[in-house]
Amino acid sequence: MSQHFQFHLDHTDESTSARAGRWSTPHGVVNTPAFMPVGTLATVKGLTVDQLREAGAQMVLSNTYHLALRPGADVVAEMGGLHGFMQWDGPILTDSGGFQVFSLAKLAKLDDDGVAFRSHIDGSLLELTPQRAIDIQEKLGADCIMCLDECPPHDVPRERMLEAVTRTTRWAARCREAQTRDDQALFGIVQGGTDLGLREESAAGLLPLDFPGYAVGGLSVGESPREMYQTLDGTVPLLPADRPRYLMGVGTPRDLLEAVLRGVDLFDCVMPTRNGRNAMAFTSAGPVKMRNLKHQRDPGPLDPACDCPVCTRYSRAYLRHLFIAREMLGPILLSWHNIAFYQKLLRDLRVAIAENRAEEFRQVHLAAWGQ
Ligand code: PRF
Ligand code: ZN
Repeated sequence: MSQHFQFHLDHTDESTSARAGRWSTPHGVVNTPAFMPVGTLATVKGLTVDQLREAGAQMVLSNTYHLALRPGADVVAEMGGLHGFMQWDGPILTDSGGFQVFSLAKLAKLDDDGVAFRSHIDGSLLELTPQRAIDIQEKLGADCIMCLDECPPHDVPRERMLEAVTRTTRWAARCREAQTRDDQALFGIVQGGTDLGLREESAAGLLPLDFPGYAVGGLSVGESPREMYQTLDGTVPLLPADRPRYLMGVGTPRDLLEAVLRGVDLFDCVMPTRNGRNAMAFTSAGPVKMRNLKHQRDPGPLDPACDCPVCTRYSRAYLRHLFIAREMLGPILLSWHNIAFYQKLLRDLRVAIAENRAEEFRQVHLAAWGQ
């Protein structure tokens, strides 16, 4: 395990908990804090791997649940695993499928063995157990894999949330035992909603399993930003300082800023690509709706502060035209820019951390985004 992965902290900010580091994996180094674009079906929608690289991405995320349904883990394994299949030669992380089952599939059965569900594609009955989640992720061959966990809605009664925490801990132990490869880092996932007592219980159950990294799950599922940040305040310090900390499925640029300042190292979210497909661009001056009439004759770049291939070549007028004419290049170009925007945000944050100006960086950027 340890010969394949190394997490090195270069610097911790003097006035916040923000850290800048380097995580080496079998497929290369990731500078942290880092953002992973989401490639659910072994493709970051609309972008080639070369475009992803040009946008600055170092690591991508993919999904066990979706790939197990289509094309199947065996097909991916035969094609050289995810790296060979999608032709991304950098680090990859796969999510375990737990969260996707709860959010997409029709639940058929949930108990301590695992979860049975009907596929959201063809309605067929499938089962995911801790053992099976690891088997599939070993076939997919990502550098970092996740334990099967249970993520209930944030507002369930405490009793129900406790049950999910207990089950997630038991599943984590089984995932740990099921692992046979030593070239994949298996992360535990802390659950517990916004209840800090439950978060403590979850972390206390996972820490003895000595995972090489820990994720915070169960956030950005409908609670307010304030609640999410307060939960991070109480949860991140429970995790080992010498290992990567990953906040799953988060978030807006502001969410990333707030979480990095609280000590989170790794993120993924569909927001830059999904919003890009819907004509919404993230810029240094806040979000921009590209279908708006005000861009019709605007010769300027989408974001003058961005040096991505989209902002250095195309006008706002052209980008708007693509969306109005329903041309496929519109979603492609905005996805490309949005990924580049997220990557630049984290790159700039890493520099700010190294220079002990994380807090100043937050103030300046929140003001510029209108927050
Ligand atoms: N668990 C897993 N994947 C996830 C989440 C989780 O809680 C979330 C919640 N934001 C996103 N993706 N396994
Ligand atoms: Zn750009």
